[in-house]
Amino acid sequence: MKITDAKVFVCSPGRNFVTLKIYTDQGIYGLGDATLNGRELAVASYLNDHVIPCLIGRDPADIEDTWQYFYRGAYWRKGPVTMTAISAVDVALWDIKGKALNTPIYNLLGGKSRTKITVYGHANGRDIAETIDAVGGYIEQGYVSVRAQTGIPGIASVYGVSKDKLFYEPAKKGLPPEESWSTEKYLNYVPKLFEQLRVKYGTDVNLLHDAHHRLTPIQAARLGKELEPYHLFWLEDATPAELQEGFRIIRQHTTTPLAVGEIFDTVWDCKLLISEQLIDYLRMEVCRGGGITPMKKIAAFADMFHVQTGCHGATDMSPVTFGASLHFDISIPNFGIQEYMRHTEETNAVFPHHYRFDRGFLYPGDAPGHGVDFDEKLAAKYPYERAYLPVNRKLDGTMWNW
Ligand code: GCO
Ligand code: MG
Repeated sequence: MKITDAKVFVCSPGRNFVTLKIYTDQGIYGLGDATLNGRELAVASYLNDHVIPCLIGRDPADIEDTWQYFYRGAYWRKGPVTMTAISAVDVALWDIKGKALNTPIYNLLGGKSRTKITVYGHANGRDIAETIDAVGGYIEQGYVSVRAQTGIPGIASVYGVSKDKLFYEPAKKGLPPEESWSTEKYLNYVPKLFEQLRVKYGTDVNLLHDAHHRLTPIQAARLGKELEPYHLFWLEDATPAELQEGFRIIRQHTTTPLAVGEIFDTVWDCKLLISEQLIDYLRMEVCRGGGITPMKKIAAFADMFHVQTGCHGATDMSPVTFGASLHFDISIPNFGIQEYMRHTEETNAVFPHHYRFDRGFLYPGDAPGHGVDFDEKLAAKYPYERAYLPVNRKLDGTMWNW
């Protein structure tokens, strides 16, 4: 089999997505997701200008060799643009292999290690009372795991809080919106949310929380310690992880489980975090971590150090990533949990898929490949619209992490 062509589609059915389609001489095609939120066109150009010319004529069966070709061969390794592009190629090639062998990707990864994928939903509200109600809504829908994010009195807009209760879409059309931040107000308010959630819903529900990279290690340690009585499933992105050693400080002080990694793109972003057992859940996923090929290796490495996976699954992962992630999730031994932020109806119509959600669980389906398709005609009705994630300032105007 030979790769004859590849095309990049940029569309905006509800939000922007970049999709790679690889064609073969046997009529089989594969799909990969190349969406990098707020920097979509950079990946589209990387693929069109630098990757696709080298793909034509290659045998799509040689996935590992193709991965090494684009990783080592670029000379300039790592980085979100490069690794998102390589991820899209890798996932599309696994899709082709599954279709060529008429089997779902999970069969090629060693088969199923479980029957269904536990997901967590996103509850949020403008204050503690609203957030408590929102968590109740998810429990009623059958979720066993819920992430809870609350607005903070005195801060105009906070990460994770939206008007819509099922969708959370932080990227906004136009130029980057500005949000504001006070670590002091946040640290004083959030523990009360989890105290009240445990009083109201007891201990059966898994509760998660995302601090979204805003705390220093010692502040994160304080939060983890104060949340200990409420037994969180995880505290996510407690501190930025460019400095992996920073997690040593958090770990010294708290038993609250830690999750990190949605912005990592290679194992080098988490080698120390994993090997020193500084985290419990790794948030990397197949569309940022370089595809299924390296993610299988990273998961095996993490397993040796008791680290489980918790793949990022926000709306900026297209359904193609969801399809591929679910095959990865169901096959690896150390799966922990999968994030599931729902897509809009428009998005789902552009990406018809075989995976399905039922009362707190996702099922990958048994279609050959990853089981997600792309409706090009419909996609053409939704042209790209420039959109950015917000930026963040402290109350005195200092730029801070969003
Ligand atoms: C999460 C994430 C997202 C990110 C988004 C950025 O935990 O799902 O933090 O909300 O902010 O994916 O593109
Ligand atoms: Mg997050």
